[in-house]
Amino acid sequence: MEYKVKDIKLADSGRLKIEWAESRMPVLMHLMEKYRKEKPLKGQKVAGCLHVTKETAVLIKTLAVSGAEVSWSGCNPLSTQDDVAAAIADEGTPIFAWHGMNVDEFYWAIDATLEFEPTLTLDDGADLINRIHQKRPDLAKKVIAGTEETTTGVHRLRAMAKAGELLYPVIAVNDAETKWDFDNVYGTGQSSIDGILRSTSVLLAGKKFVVAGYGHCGRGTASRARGMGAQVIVTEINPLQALKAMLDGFEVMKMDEAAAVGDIFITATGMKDILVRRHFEMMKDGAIVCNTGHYDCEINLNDLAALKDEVREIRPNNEEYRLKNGRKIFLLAKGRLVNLAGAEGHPSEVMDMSFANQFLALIRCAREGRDLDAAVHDVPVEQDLDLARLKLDTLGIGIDSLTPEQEKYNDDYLAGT
Ligand code: XFA
Repeated sequence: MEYKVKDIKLADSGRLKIEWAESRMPVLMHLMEKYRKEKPLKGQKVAGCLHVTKETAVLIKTLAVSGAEVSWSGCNPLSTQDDVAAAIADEGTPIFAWHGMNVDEFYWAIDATLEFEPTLTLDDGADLINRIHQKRPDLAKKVIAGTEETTTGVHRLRAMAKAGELLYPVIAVNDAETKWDFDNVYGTGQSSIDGILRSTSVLLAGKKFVVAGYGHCGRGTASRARGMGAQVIVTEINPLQALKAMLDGFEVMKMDEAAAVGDIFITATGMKDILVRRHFEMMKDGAIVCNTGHYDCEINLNDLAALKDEVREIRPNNEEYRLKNGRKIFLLAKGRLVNLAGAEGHPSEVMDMSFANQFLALIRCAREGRDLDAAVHDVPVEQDLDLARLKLDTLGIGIDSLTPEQEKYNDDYLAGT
């Protein structure tokens, strides 16, 4: 058995975390039982390059139980949970990942997972697929198909396909509604509030809580903040989104106005320079600013630094900027994703949906991959419906269905005229 992790003795601690995740991931657990006998992935070798977390461990187990041979690397040097990696290795899956690995080690780890010559690949960010295309194109012939977890990865793959360079079909798991919608609204919504609370312990009730951007992440965050009793203000650049925010019951205004009244600011736009010098200058004493958007450029840190007299870390992930105007601004997680730095990212229940999508997409790759062309493919809408239904089933929630008469009414274009 081959693996490289920080310390195999951490396995027991990792196993506890994985057990906890299993108890929160009913859909994957259901699929594991469903396919335990049939083994739809028998004979397949799955190379995965995905955050090594307790949730990923449950996905790996589901793949293994379904008959796949698996080899794993992390897709981000800072997201690996070392005890989880140790438990995965200890359970018999080759895994090459540890927290804080450098760039060379990162690619070494991906290469190590390619040694067994995979038939299926699973990516988050397309690094594994890129590595195959750039360094080991000989292996592409053996790969039936692959899957991709994120927006960024899907974007890269579509560009490759457009340039005619993609060597095998890939299913864009990200674009399934049961993936991105649940991640962004419910995952980011809750974990962002969680990150703010862990790094501040403020009372949200009664606070003026400013959300920049009313995309799915902004909508999730705004709705959870309201649920805690905050008075939520939304800022937008898109009139349609702004109107939706207003009709959803939020106050909508320009950031130039919100900056002067807000107690807590969170950016969720994907754009740079959402909070800049003139906003910091207007902010009330004690204002809290953080970001849950894609990058750490939404809050202009250079502008904030230029206004400061002094800065000190007042508690973990919380820096107090004492400004020259005498006021204080508290910056959380250095402007990086507050839901990751200050909390634990998406809850397991949300990852359950993403990873069940990954799993079903890989089964489809094994079954139909040879018939798909070397392009980026969507998850079929039936998979979304099946998964949503499964999640409800596992929660013991039944829903209505149409009677044959209602179906007929649905299809009858003359009815009602
Ligand atoms: C860490 C994830 C990234 C961890 C890992 C360890 C710990 C906490 C870094 C990640 C992603 Cl970049 O997970 C969380 Cl101790 N996730 C996904 C995730 N989020 N992503 C919030 O939780 C989605 C995303 C992000 C950040 C999309 C686009 C850009 C940035 C992997 C994961 N999370 C569940 C962890 N539950 C404990 O498995």
